[in-house]
Amino acid sequence: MQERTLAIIKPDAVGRNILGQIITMAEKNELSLVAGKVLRLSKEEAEGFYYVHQDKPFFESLTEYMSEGLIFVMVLEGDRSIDRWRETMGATNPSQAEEGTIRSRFGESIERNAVHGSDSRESADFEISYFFKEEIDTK
Ligand code: 3AN
Repeated sequence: MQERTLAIIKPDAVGRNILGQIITMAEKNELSLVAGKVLRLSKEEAEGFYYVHQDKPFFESLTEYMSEGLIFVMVLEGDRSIDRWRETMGATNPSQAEEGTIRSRFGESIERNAVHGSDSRESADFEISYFFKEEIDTK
């Protein structure tokens, strides 16, 4: 089942020049880049993106971090891409992430964990439209 997911390479990873290595890991797992851009979120934009976490104790710190530097947002397409990108990323906490995953290799902490991926069809639709207003046509 072909589907799309929204992936973000977070400020810690972009700042360390490991963007290319992370995109390569997606491509090696047969996840194709169909849209992508570098941008810097304002604090308000980070809050809007993470509104589902607004009541969590880490919300303030998470949205500060996500707006501290450049990020790379991309749409990945492939068979079961939502689950497969989450498998490629590894567990939220890098110390619990399986060996060979992005977070195990590059994550610095549970917050500064290098990458984001949508967790459901509904969140993928919301997150893709949050960053890419025009429809992405790959036909
Ligand atoms: P995931 O990104 O693995 O789906 P979520 O959606 O539970 O994880 O959390 C969103 C982001 O919030 C994480 N990527 C991480 O940066 C941060 N986060 C999650 N849990 C914690 C925590 N306990 N302490 C600090 N930051 C956290």
